[in-house]
Amino acid sequence: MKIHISDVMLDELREKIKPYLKHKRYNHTLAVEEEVTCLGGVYLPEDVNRLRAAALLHDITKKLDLSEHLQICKDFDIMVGDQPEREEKLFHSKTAPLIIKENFEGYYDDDILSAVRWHTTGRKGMTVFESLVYLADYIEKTRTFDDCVVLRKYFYDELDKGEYPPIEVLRKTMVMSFDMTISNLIEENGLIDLDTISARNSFVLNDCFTDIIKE
Ligand code: DGI
Ligand code: FE
Ligand code: FE
Repeated sequence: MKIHISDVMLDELREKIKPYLKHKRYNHTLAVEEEVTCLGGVYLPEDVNRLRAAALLHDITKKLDLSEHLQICKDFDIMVGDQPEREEKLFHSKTAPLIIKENFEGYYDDDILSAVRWHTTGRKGMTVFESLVYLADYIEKTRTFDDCVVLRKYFYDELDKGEYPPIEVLRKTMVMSFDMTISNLIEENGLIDLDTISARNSFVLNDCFTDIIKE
């Protein structure tokens, strides 16, 4: 079921998330909200407020340290790998939906929870809703990392050119984002999560956007 999120609820949510986020992360969160409003206007105009709620909630557990994440996983019977310290950055997207369910009654539905859950690794067969939150997180305006700036420019240039339908521009941009993330992880000798690889391959194969009918 889709929840109705009013403008007043978004105002309330912006206040309610404040204690959960450090100052810089709060500003990033507001920038993701702004970005997803823009993306939603193009791809899912009827879902803009729900996308905004997902953006506001996406990094809600980012402040927690590894031991706190592991405790939450234990409390909720979530499986953890042998070397959690090597994938520390992935935990906030696993614990966030659990905390949202506990503390943000009335502000979430299944789309919002899954967009939060998959905002870091992505997954096979992502929906447009999930993809927009993922992309907004990557290209929001306060990001200064080269890849983020390059991806932002690529996406909006392609959209402006109009050579491909907007949904194809989104798919190509998602492939590029995963290619960049995977290259960086390889360079850092990091572990690539299998969901990251499945996400990338499913966008390459056009086995994605399962929530809309493609032409
Ligand atoms: O929380 P944010 O910084 O706003 O953004 P995010 O949740 O997308 O996290 C980005 C980080 O996650 C970035 O440092 C790369 C890392 N990451 C993404 N996919 C993988 C990954 N790290 C590992 N180890 N494996 C992955 O597959
Ligand atoms: Fe995140
Ligand atoms: Fe984020």
